[in-house]
This record gives sequence, structure tokens and C-alpha cells, in this order.
Amino acid sequence: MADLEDLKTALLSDIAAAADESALEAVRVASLGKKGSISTLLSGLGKMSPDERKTEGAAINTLKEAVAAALSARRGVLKDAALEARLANETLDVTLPVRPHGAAAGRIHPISQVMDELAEIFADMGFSIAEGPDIETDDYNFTKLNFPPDHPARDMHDTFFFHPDKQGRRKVLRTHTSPVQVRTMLAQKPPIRVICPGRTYRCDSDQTHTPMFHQVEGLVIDRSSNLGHLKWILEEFLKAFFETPTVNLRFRPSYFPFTEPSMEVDVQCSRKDGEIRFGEGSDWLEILGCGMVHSNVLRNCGLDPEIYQGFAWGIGIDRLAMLKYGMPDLRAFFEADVRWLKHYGFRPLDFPSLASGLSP
Ligand code: 2U9
Repeated sequence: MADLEDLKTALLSDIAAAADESALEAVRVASLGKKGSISTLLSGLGKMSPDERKTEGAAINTLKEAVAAALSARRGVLKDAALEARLANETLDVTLPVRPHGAAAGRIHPISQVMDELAEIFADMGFSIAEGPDIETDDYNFTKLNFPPDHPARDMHDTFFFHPDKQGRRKVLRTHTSPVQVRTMLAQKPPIRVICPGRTYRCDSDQTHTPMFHQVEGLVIDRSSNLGHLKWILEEFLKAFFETPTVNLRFRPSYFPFTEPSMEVDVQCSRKDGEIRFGEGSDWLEILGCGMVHSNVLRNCGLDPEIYQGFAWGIGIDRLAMLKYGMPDLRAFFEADVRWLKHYGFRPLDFPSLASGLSP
């Protein structure tokens, strides 16, 4: 018993003498650790007689609790002392200019900025945002969108194909975000008002095309929406996006497998010393494609074209950003050149809102 008292005195004085938390941890390990003095005593109980074990065991456990209590009390004292010391030494000179913190140092990529601006504009017109997988099934990316297998229009959408999966389904890197609208129509009944932004992939890479680019498509499905509504939505969108009170649009007949009738839309603009101004001028710039959703697509998505109808449009986001913010070269979007990002990037806290103005 006497030696237990000595051990207790020694341990409690070591604990009291521990100058900081790591010194205290050393005492804890030396006493309560696996090979600690008290742990060793406890493991010796096995070799004792039952009576001895009863008395010794109780005495050793009492010692163990006393040491554990002293350790945590000392730890609390040391923590408070450390905090006091920090508070004392760390003086905050509030007169100093604000150091550029992370947010100020970083930049929002123009693509993300434009996506946020589009979300703001269309949310204001009652649209929700739908997203889907970049790796799509051939069925959702093509077949359900009225591109029957071996349809020539598939060549315009040449992309990256995966080997058929276990169910024999061929997967592709999506060539447009239209499969997201298909998934939306299969998942929810009309009325539907969604925009679908995201990455899209096609096998062309040149001055004005990159293998990965960004699109936003829109879809309205209900019992009565028609081309007049589409025209209004596109005008409101482009006025808000280019922050100009008026835009002049020109609709030209076109062809897409998933819309009938299909149109290309040009926006009137002026080009002066390399700069493009919208809402004025005598020049036209093709900006997007659109049309009434093809009845085959409605049927493929379980909607009766006798009851439901709607329209859709698609626009390249990279190109929109270049038009609005004047970047000359598409490929720079993907080169992660910090100088380019610092120049064309947006401050994180300047979140675009219709109220405060989209572009900072
Ligand atoms: C469904 C039905 C119809 C989406 C549409 C376009 C026209 C279009 C291009 C714009 C620039 C692709 O990135 S781009 O080259 N897209 O012109 N997209 S109509 O039509 C749909 C989509 C989904 C269910």
C-alpha cells in the first residue's frame, strides 16, 4: 500500500509541475498509458490471490481515478493559460488596412458567373434549375430526342462513346443538356419550366470549338404555351443578360431533330472597333436555337402531344460570356491561366442579382 501512496504523490506532483499540455500528456502516458505505471499494476492483479486482488484492486483503481481527475483538472488550467497568453500576445491593430483575404484573392470563372446570371434571370421568370449526369445513356442523349439509331443528325453530335454497360446500354459523354429535359419530363408531370445548365462534349477542337464546352437549355411544357411565349421569354432573357433596355430578334427557320418547327435566332447588334453592342446597330449575330418540342419527343417522354405542347431553346454559355465580357479566345477559358482568370474573373462576393445589377 505504502508504495501506492508514494506513486500517487509522485504522479500528482508531476501533474502539478507539467508546464504545458504536451508535458502533461507525457505524464498521462507514463501513468495511464499501455505501459504506464498504474496500468502495469492493474495487469499484476491477475497473479494475486482473490483476497489480495480485492484489496489491491480497489486501492489501485482509486489511485487511477485520482490521477485521471488531476490530469483533466490540470489540462483545463493549461488550456486557459494558453488562451490568455495568446490573447495577451495577439494584438489586433484595427487601424491596419484589411489584408486581402482568400475571397479577395480568388476569382469566379466567367462561365460560373454567366451560369449564376442565367439562373437569376430565369428564376425571376419562374424557372427552376435541373441538372443531370455528364455521362448519359445513348437513349436519353439521342433516341428519346428523335435521333433514331443511325440518324445522320447524330454525326453533328459526334462525341465520346463508352463500351456498352452490363445491360448492354451504350453510354456517351452528353453532347447537349437536352437529356436533362428528357429526365425532367419522365420524372414530373407538366406544367414544366426548367433551365438545364452544364458541361457538354463533342469531338471537335479548333479555334472556336473545344471538346468540352457549356450549354444552357430551357424547356416549357404545359397545355397552351406557344411560339409567342417563347419569343417573349427570349427577348426578356437577352435584355436582362446584356443589360440593355431593348433587343431586336430575328427568327430564321432551321432544323433540329427534337423540335418542329425549329428556328435559329439572331440578335441585332453593332460592331465598332471590335466591340459588340446589343439593342442597336444594323448587324445580326446568331445567338441560339429553339423550337416547339417535337411530338415524337413528347410521346417518347410519356406525354400525349394532343394534350401537351411546349418549346425549348439551347445556347452556348462560353460564347455568351465572350459576347458580354469581350474575351477574344474560347480556349483561354480552359487553360487555367491565373493572369487570365485575374483579368476576366469575378470577385466572389459580387454575386449577380437582378436587383443590384447582374455584372459588377
Ligand atoms: C427537349 C426538347 C427540345 C433544345 C434546343 C437548340 C435548339 C440549339 C444549340 C445552341 C448552341 C446547341 O451549344 S449549341 O451549339 N442548341 O440550338 N437546343 S432547341 O431543344 C430541346 C431540348 C430538349 C426534350
